[in-house]
Amino acid sequence: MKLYYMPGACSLATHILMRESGQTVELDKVGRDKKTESGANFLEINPKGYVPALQLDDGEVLTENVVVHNYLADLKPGSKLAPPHGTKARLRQDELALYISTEIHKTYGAMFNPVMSDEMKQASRDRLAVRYELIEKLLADGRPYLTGENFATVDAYLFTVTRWAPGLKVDLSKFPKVMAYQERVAARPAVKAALEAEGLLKAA
Ligand SMILES: N[C@@H](CCC(=O)N[C@@H](CS)C(=O)NCC(=O)O)C(=O)O
Repeated sequence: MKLYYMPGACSLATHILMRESGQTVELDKVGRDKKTESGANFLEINPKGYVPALQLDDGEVLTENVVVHNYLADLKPGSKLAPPHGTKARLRQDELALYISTEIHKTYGAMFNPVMSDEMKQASRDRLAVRYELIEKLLADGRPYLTGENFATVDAYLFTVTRWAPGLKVDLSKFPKVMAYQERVAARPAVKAALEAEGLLKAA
């Protein structure tokens, strides 16, 4: 399968999950002009124009972070990236995934819009601070990852969007558990490999 990505964008979460679940990673970088590194017109691959887009071996293209992450988890249940369907644990993980998508990712995403005023940017920062309070509380019992002992889809997703905080002047210093969590996730070999492959980290 082939991942269409932009370095450091939300597609990094899919990239991490491909590596965490032992998939062969084939990447094609999408430029601002919507041309891909391999010379394709990205809009013909994903008419929505955004990443991640995951092209399956049968040619079909999957989009939308939460769907793509769940697809990868379900493909390799042994990787324990998500609990089985039909369980309450799965519902709770999906609940968290949608919280990250609609309450955290989307709030950061809007701040990349150059027409957003400074007042609106500050309102987004304030909203994110409220959203991170819940994450800080979740980590308060000492669990290493959002759902407990196992690294899961939601960890790849939250880690990816939280990486944007410094660049957008979102102050996370009030959330020491979130900051320690970021470092813990960043230290995972699959995460380091994904960051290196996207040119975001120099190889050791
Ligand atoms: N609803 C989509 C949103 C994905 C999204 O926001 N992608 C951003 C990068 S994080 C993107 O490709 N932006 C470029 C653009 O919209 O032109 C999802 O959850 O997958």
